[in-house]
Amino acid sequence: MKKVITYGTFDLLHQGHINLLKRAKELGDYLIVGVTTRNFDIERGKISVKQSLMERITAVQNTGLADEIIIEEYSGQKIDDIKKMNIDIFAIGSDWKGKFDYLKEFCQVVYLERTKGISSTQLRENNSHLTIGVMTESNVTQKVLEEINYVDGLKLSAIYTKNCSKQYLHKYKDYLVDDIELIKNKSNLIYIDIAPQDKYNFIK
Ligand code: C2G
Repeated sequence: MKKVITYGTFDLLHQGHINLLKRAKELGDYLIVGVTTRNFDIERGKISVKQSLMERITAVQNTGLADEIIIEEYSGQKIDDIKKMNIDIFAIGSDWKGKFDYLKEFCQVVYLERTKGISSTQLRENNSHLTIGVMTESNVTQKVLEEINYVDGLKLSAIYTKNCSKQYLHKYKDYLVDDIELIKNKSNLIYIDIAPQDKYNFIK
């Protein structure tokens, strides 16, 4: 019996996941699906997962494609699972091409073509959308501005500053506003980064 294993978060299960599971199943006789825990996802930088572990497991179960579902909770678990369960094939989407070649020492590694045009990130963004304005007098805010891009559903709306160097904000020049009212109107939430003694007035 040929055993295949695949892993994923499977948040807001969609056609891309289903295609992947179908293709993985076709590679052998028995498909094991590892579903990631929230902690493991956070550890690997996936911070915006919407569904609980149980909801995601149930969704995978309901596809009827998995013969067995396990939980993936630590990095390095793939090697342990493959050895323990005598896995023949490790399958994963082509967005991971090359990243799991280290498993070739233990079983066959197959990268299956990823379905284009659909992703959990996209679905999460459709579900929620928040605009964030930034009021800053500190050049350290650059880090915050960069990180906003990595949070699903969050969009930079405007930046208000009096003293910040325009040079460091050059990349964001289209967002600069000089009226506090404007930043309020454009934003669901506002990040304020200023010296502690000025904070009260700014917030007010
Ligand atoms: N996938 C796909 N097509 C899409 C979206 C996802 O084929 N449009 C595949 C991914 O390549 C992955 C699986 O579906 O093989 C699950 O995707 P995610 O839920 O995004 O999980 P991921 O972060 O890719 O899990 O241990 C976890 C795995 O290493 C990676």
